[in-house]
Amino acid sequence: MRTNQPQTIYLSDYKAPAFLVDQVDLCFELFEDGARVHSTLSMRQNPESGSGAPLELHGDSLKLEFLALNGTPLLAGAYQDEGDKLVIPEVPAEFELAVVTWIEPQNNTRLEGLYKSSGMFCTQCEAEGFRCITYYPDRPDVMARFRTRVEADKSAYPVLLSNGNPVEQGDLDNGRHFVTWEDPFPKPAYLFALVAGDLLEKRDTFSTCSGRNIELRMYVEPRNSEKCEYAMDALKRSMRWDEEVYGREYDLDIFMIVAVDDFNMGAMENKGLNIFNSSCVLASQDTATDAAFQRIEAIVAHEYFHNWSGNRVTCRDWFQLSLKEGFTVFRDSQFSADMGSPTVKRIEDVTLLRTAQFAEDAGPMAHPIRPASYMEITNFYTLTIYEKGAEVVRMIHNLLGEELFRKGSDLYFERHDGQAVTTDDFVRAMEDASGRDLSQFRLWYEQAGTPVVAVTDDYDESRGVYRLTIRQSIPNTPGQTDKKPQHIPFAIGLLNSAGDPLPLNLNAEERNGPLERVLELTETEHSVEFHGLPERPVPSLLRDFSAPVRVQYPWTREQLLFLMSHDPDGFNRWDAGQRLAVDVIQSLLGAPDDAAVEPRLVEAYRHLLNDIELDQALVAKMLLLPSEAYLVELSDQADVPAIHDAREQVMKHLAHALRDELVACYQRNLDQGDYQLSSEAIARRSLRNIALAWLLHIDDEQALALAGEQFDNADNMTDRLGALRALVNSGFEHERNQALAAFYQRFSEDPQVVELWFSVQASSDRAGQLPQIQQLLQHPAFDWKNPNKVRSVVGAFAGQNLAAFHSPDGSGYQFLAEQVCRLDDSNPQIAARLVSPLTRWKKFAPHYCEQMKAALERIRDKSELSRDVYEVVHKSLAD
Ligand code: B3K
Ligand code: ZN
Repeated sequence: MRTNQPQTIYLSDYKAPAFLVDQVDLCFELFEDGARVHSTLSMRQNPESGSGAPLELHGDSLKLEFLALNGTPLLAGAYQDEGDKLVIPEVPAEFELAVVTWIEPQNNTRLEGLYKSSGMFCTQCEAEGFRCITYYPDRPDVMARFRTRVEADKSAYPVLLSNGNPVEQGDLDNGRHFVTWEDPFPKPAYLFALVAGDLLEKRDTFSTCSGRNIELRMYVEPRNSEKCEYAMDALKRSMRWDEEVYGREYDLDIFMIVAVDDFNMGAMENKGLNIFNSSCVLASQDTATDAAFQRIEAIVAHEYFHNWSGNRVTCRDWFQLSLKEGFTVFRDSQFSADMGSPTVKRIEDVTLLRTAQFAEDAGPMAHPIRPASYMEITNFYTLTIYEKGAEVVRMIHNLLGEELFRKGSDLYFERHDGQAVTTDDFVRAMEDASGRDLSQFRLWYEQAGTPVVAVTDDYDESRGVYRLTIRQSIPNTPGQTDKKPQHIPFAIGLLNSAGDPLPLNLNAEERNGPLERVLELTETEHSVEFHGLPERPVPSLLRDFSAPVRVQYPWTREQLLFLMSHDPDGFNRWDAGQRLAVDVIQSLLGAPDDAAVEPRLVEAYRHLLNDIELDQALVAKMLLLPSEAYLVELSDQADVPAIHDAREQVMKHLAHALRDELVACYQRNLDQGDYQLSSEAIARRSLRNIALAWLLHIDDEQALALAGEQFDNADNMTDRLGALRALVNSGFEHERNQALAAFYQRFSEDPQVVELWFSVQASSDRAGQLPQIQQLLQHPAFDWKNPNKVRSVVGAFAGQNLAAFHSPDGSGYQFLAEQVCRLDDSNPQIAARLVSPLTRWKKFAPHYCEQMKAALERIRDKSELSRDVYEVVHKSLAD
């Protein structure tokens, strides 16, 4: 859909649908030059809305071939085809509408609706893709039963899938065949799916808590036969976990997963037929890194969990997206925490939140987790809806406690099963089950922006009283000023100088108060006193990141070092290390001086490298310096090359000073036995690859030899890629090029690994300068039509190779603008995502900021801009 001034859609305009659909009968005739879709809708007027309204059906890029009402064909004058809408002014209270449309999946580059990917047909209907298949009331509050017949050539498309259970199949003339599927659960059209292809089937079974046997099937291209096992196991773990932790049992007899190479996002939770981006489901020891395995486990779980949080209970309208996404991300993060290390999982989640979601919250596209308006809903599948949405559910979980939260979720699922509801219904179920009043808490759904929580303290030695004063404020965001204070759970502890936790006594009489308290901040200013303290304590604030806020407190380096080694809260230990590293890097900005690198930081890292008592997975996280993106996020008027240089300086200083410890750490963490995916084994690989990366960063000859050996002999992708990445980021140009060539040669037939190969280069300031990026775009394996390839080169360059992207001559920005304009014509959704690094132009130093703005203007001035890109660019340029 192209338009110069897209309409804004408002939550306040919501009206219940005028018509409901009880049953949808679909028949797809699939051909090489297109597809004919026959649809029969059993519809009736919605008793809850007034009668007399015309029937309006959504449509997008459809060719209407036939239309009949109750068996009578409608002639041209009896309906209006308005491009994005089909209007039939007069219809009876109950009727059957037959529609035949012709579509061209083979030319569908937007990858919305029905399209072709490596020879197979597949669909993506969320949010508004179903309207690219047939005319339909394409909104989530219209839920219907679907029966779907798929017809295609039998030899090219032996596998024909849709939602639910197969009920009929057979051969047709001309070498064609059909399968009919029936989904007994009413669902919105966005959960519809169809797949047709020559796919290999992997089967397994799962026995549910009530003893039902579920058939589990994965469909992949035959060459991926050996890459299914991990996802299948992850699926079974997820199914068991959802039964045990949420009491949720699977409801159909079959659960299917299909892998496709061309996919706009990670995966999609279509009822009974989840479709995955190949990179988020296929894995083997040789081709997937530990991080990829973990991501696959989390995404498989996420999509599976949607069966209840999203499918059985769905969203009333797209403003409620976080109802299913925030809750489901929270559920998958609980699951991942249970499968591995909870502290490490928390660190990973918070890193993403603070680096990218906080940036979104402070930028021109900032929106509450329940937005009040949008132009293009696809732009609102954001970190705010997903990750901040999950944090909000996590806060409810922590305020209610495990047991009452479960009571609340049980009530929610029971009360709203089969309904399309709002975030408010979710909160109400939590209130009703727990008896807690969450009225102020609801502001989290309405107000955008990351709250700032500023903490000051004083200690009265004579009374032994320590007082914390906590002020919250919420910055202005587009369209929102003067915000009200929010309900913030703020977990804290206090430590004495020996590093022991102190009882938190709220008055002089209390003796053995708890060692940790969750303060509930509800006012702009909150103050609290702790009694019976013989010395000034060190505060441990916002433990386990109990709320998605920015904490300000005048920590001294001394205190941070102390917390880094003593805080009983693992997350805060890590956080103290991050804050210290940020402080050290920031102090070098603009005046790089090797002698000025804080020696206590070096000693803290030395201590970490030698600490074999501490959880090694936590040590591995603590050794990672804050990313450039996070450092940018923390600064005003960011000068990226300066940030890059300061960070490099610290990393090199540490690597030189700790060279022997790093070599020892590498040797100590070499694996003896077989490849394992335990947290312990993952931590070992992580540690040795960090050591290697640091050592190669200072061009250490011994490390070069170690990397070469690891690269050649690795029995898994984590180590092979770790060695490759370290070589690519080293000054050993010859070895870098050799390794890159060898890697490509070895894996050139594997698209997922080729994507890794692209992104290792595109995200490296050594191998990913603009001329090299241009070369990658010319590489035969690069494909503009494949979103993964675009992300692995253009996305990795603009999003991860900050120093090259923010080159002072503005060439990086111009390059990005060019690619966005090119993609806008074929895949607007991906184009709009790529604009993101430019949207925060106001955050950068004037020289950069002006050129970023110019690049945005260049995109704005492209003719026939898609609605997706229009919204992001115009909002970014608005004052
Ligand atoms: N619900 C899908 C996302 C659909 C995105 C549409 N533009 C995947 C997920 O969150 O599980
Ligand atoms: Zn989701």
